[in-house]
Amino acid sequence: NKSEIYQIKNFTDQHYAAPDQAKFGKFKGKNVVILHLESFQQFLINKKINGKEVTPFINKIYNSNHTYAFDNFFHQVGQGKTSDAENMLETSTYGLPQGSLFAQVGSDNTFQGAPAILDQQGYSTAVFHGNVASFWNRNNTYKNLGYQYFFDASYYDTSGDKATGYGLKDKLLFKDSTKYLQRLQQPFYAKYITVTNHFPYQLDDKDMKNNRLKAPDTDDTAVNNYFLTAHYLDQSVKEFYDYLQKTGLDKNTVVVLYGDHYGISNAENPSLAPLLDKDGNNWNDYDNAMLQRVPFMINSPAIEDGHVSSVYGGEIDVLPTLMHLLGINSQKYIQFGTDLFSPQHDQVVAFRNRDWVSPKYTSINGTIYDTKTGKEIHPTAKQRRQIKANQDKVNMELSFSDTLNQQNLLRFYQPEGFNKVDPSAYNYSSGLY
Ligand code: GP9
Ligand code: MN
Repeated sequence: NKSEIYQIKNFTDQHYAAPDQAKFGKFKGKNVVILHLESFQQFLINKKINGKEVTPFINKIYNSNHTYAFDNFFHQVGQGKTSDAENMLETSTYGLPQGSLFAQVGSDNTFQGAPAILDQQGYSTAVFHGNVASFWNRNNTYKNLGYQYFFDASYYDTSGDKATGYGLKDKLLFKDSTKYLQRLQQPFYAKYITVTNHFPYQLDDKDMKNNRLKAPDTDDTAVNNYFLTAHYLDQSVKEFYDYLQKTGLDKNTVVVLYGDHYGISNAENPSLAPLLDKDGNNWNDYDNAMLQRVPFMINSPAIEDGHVSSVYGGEIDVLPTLMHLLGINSQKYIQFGTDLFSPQHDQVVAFRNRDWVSPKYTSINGTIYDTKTGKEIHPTAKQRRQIKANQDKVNMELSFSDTLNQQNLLRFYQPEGFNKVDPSAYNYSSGLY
C-alpha cells in the first residue's frame, strides 16, 4: 500500500552513499554505450587457453589506464537471467524471487530508471538486440522504462547463417546497427545486448574457421565451446571499437562493459576447475559463489587514472555509479545499490536467494566462509553480530525491492523534477524516421 513506499524510501535514504566529488560529473554530457556481454564471467579476463588469450581485446580494455575496472563485481540475477541483469542495471532494484521481472510486471510497472532519467537530461536512448522484440517481454518493458528506440531482430537481416539460437550474430549486430546508431541524436544512451556467447556456445563453420583459439578439452563440451564463443565475442567488441575510433565517436563516448551472469553452471564448474588451476574433486558452495564474478568496466579516453578496483559490488550498484559519473544526483530516487566509487559504498553483495558475499565473510546456504581463504568459519559472538547485520540488510533490501515492484509502488512516488514515463509515446516498429 501507499505508506510502504515511504518506509522503502526511508530505507534507501539511510543507505544512500554520497558521490566521490572528484568523479562526480566527470562524464557529463558524454554518450554512453552499454555493452552487455552475454554469459561473460570474470575468469575469462586475462585467461590463456593453449597458450592464447581468450579475450585479448577485452583484456586490453581491462588493463588500460583509460578504464575503471572491478575484479570483485558479482552478477545478482535470479531466474530472469539476462532480463534481471538489465533490470538491475537500469533501475537499481532487484529482479523478483521467482521468474523474470520483465516478464511478470514489465508491461505495467512504473520505472524510474536510466533511460527515462537520461532522456530528461537531453539524451536519446536506444537498445540494439538481434533477437525478437517479445523475448523477455522487452517490447513492453522498454516502453515503461522509457526507451525511445528498440532495434530488435526485425531491423536486421537474420536469414540463413546470419543468426544462431538467440538471434543475429554479434559481429553482424555491431556492423548492421551502425546505420541506426549514427543517426541517433547525441548525446545518446545506447545498449547493445549480445547473444552469440550463450549456451550452447555454437559457432558455424565459417566462424569456426576464423577462430584461432584452440578449445580446451575438458569432459564437458559446453565448457570447451564457451571459450570459443567468448573469443568470438571479443572479436565482435573489437570491431565495434574500430568503428567508434574510425568515426571519432570514441572521444565523446563512455563505454560500460559488463557480464550479465554465469555461462558455466554450478553443475559444470568441477569440469571447469582444472582450467582455473583448481581441484574439481574438492568443489563446494563457496567455490561456486566465487565464480559468480563478472566483469564491470567503464572505459573512456577521458579517464587517465584507470585501474582495477577490488571493491566488492554488483549489478545493483551500476545505476548510482553511472549517474554520479554523469553528474546526476541520485538521492531523490529509490535505488538499492550504491555508487562503487563512494567512500560509503556498501560492500555486502546480495544474491537473489539471500546468500551474500562481502570482503570478509561469505554466507552460502547458511554456512559462513572466510571470503579470502574459503575456510568455513565458526563465528565468535562478535563475528555473529556482524554477520547477522549483513544478513538482515540483505533480507531487508531484497524484500523492500520485491514489495516495490510486486505492488508497483513507484506509481505513488514522484521524485522532484522527474516526469513520469508515458509508454504510449513509443512505437518501436516505426524506426528513426
Ligand atoms: C535473449 C537473450 C538471452 O534475447 O538476451 O537471455 P538469457 O537466456 O541469457 O536470459
Ligand atoms: Mn543472459
